Amino acid sequence: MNKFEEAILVTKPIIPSLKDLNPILEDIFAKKWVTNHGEKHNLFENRLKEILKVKNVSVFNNGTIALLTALKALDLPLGSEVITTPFTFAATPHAISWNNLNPVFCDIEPNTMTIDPSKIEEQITDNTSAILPVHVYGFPCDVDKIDKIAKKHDLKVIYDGAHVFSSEIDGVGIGNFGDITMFSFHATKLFNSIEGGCLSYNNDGLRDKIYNLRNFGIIGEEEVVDIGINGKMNEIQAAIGLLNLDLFEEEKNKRMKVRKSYIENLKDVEGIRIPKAPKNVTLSTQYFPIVIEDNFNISRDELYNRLKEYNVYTRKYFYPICSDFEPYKVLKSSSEDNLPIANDIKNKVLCLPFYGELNKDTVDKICEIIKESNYHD
Ligand code: T4K
Repeated sequence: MNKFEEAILVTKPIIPSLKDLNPILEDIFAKKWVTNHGEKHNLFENRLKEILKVKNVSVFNNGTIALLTALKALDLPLGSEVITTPFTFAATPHAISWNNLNPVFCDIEPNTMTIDPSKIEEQITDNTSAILPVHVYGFPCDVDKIDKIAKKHDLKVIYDGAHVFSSEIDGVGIGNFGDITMFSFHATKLFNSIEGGCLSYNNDGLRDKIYNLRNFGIIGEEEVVDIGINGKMNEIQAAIGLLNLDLFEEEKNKRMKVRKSYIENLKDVEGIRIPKAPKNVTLSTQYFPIVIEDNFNISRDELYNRLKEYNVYTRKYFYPICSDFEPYKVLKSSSEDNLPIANDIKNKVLCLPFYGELNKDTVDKICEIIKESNYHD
């Protein structure tokens, strides 16, 4: 089989047309109001509330600053422990540590690769203040079980929803669970504003707190009431976000077709497992991960390299896992004994190229390369 002429990357962002963007840029430039809670920013927040089906939305310049702010807004005791998953992007534990809180890693469950609720309670100590689960790859966590544990132990729950834009559980917007949910609008996400993110929350009491923290704690020209940060989204980001809100549903539909083609091609391949989302969930189609089991002919790393020879650039999200990172590997909860499933899956998972523009022929060819690898000597 010939290699692809052009590199096939793991994702491709949706981008609005210049024809649609130019008049909006002209408007922003004419008004000369380019950041600090502008007109487009406020409009974007309102549209997001409808789309995410949530009560409150605060947009940010990126998802990481949003997550930092979420933890800060909940006034968790300094030095307290936040239980999280190692199977995530670095931003998740970093947001905990930057708040002078201590991440405690809990293992994941093998299908959805989200935090395993049955293992959370054994991580709880007198010093635990919160749980920070991640809806990884677009697979929602077991929100009911997590909610019960949090209530029983009086813990806050902050969801990292970077991968679940527009997902629903039994028709309820996923941003309604826990105290706060963070969404990322980075270019690599299903929905993007180039960089950006937001927090969703039902408690109206958090609105002013989050607003102030996002803007240095400033509430008036001569009054600073909190130790805030600069988390403001500018008008150009908001304009791109608004235009992309009209495009993401179509992208999602196209991705569902790509997903179907992959499943059709790979469902009977021995040694390849395709993680499944629960039936009551609307998928956000963020990534298409497969798990290369021990009975596949070659390892995940060998498959990754073989696909690369054909110009197909898959990603090992998430390898290494956060508990392997220099600042975290010293933690007691980072031991392999504590995280057997995450440590097993980190060597087996591979995210295949996944975006709406990917046509069926390309998907078929990628799958052929994978299938051939299984029979290769
Ligand atoms: N929590 C979780 C669970 C997250 O996954 C993330 C972000 C966050 C929190 C933090 O949210 P943000 O602060 O980012 O809003 C990427 C993204 O930079 C990062 O946003 C994302 N997670 C993470 C999973 O992936 P890299 O280092 O893998 O990105 P990069 O530059 O290698 O790009 C990946 C692929 O995307 C490229 O192969 C091609 C494509 N791409 C990328 C960019 C930037 C494009 O086609 N166009 C582009 O402009 O981190």
